[in-house]
Amino acid sequence: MRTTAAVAVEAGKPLEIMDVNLDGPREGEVLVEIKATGLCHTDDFTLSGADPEGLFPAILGHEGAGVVLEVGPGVKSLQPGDHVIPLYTPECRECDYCLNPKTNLCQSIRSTQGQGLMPDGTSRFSMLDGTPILHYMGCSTFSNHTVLPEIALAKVRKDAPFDKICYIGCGVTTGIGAVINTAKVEIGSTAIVFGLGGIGLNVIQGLRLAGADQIVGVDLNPGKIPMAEKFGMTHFVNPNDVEGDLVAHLVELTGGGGDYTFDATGNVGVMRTALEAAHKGWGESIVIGVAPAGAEISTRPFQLVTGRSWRGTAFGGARGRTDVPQIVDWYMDGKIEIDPMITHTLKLEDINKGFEMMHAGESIRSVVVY
Ligand code: NAD
Ligand code: AHE
Ligand code: ZN
Repeated sequence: MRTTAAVAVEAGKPLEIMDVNLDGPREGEVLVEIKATGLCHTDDFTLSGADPEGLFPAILGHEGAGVVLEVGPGVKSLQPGDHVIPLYTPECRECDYCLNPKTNLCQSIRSTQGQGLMPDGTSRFSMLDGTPILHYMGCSTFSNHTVLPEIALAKVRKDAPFDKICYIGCGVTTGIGAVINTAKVEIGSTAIVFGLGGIGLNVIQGLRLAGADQIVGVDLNPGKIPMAEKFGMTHFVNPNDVEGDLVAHLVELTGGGGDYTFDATGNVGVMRTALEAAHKGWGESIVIGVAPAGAEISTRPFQLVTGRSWRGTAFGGARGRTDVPQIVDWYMDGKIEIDPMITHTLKLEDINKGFEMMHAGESIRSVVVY
């Protein structure tokens, strides 16, 4: 079939809207009509050329929601008409990783996914002249139609609005999951969140849900304050306004450091600050941000010797086929909020404006509605 997509033709260039060819679903695969997709900072990171796994031409996008149109041979858990959220972290329920309760990182299709290919080693997308186009994170939600493995789709309830629940495909689950699944924050905790964007605000929302007492937000952009307060931030720190050492300031503000600190910026300097602002003896610092090729984190080992832990999380530690339908229920039941964070709704042809607003710090989440 033919469909319309925003294609990343080259690193550092705007996406190009074009008609593309899409082959039908093969064994174990599913054709999905994407109804809406969010723009995550990770899409921008890959488009910029900073992603060691970034390949071009590709169809980016990994925060979508849509409807199953067709299933390939052997697909058992889905049928046409089902509403689904694509999963860049699939859940096969069979690999060593899925069988180990300590991780959500299903590895059954990770190697081909990282090469921009379907599990059989081929791409379903091509340009009208036949040039192959690569998939991205196994999702490619910047295409009106896409093909995914069955194990990379969460089936969700049909009354949930696509233009909101698409955000559960990455940002909402990553932020809330980092708190609930990865950090396992206790009631009454003190936390510091670095970066109050589409992920950090969901960390804050997760901290409120978990019953944290003090939730400190840190961002260079004071424009993020009202939204962060709405979601539960109790104190704000702009590093540019702090005289002297930022770590010392945060340690004093929190009475010894955060029980939990979270990096949602992708800046390795911020990651170090987050680790060092965790409480001596027990503080845990969770890395969520994705850093550019070649970037490395460092600190004095003494920071770890004295009881701080440095950890990371992908997709908030969530097992998508199991956990994502539940998060959709939380949204529909009013336990979590999504709507205020979706500050802009765009048509596909305006997708590059969405990235411009992200760069300017004007948006929290932009969502493309097909
Ligand atoms: P975003 O652009 O919406 O937000 C980033 C925020 O960080 C902005 O508010 C910005 O002002 C702030 N910031 C930037 N530099 C800062 C600094 N030095 N100090 C304090 N604040 C600073 O981005 P997002 O969509 O929220 O994504 C955040 C990060 O999380 C990105 O690196 C993204 O790639 C990553 N991410 C990781 C996962 C995962 O599974 N681990 C999932 C989604 C996104
Ligand atoms: N490809 C990059 C790493 C990118 C990365 O860390 N991705 C996160 C999800 S970000 C979503 O917005 C992730 O899930 N990582 C686990 C995985 O297996 O990719 C690089 O540095 O090579
Ligand atoms: Zn993302």
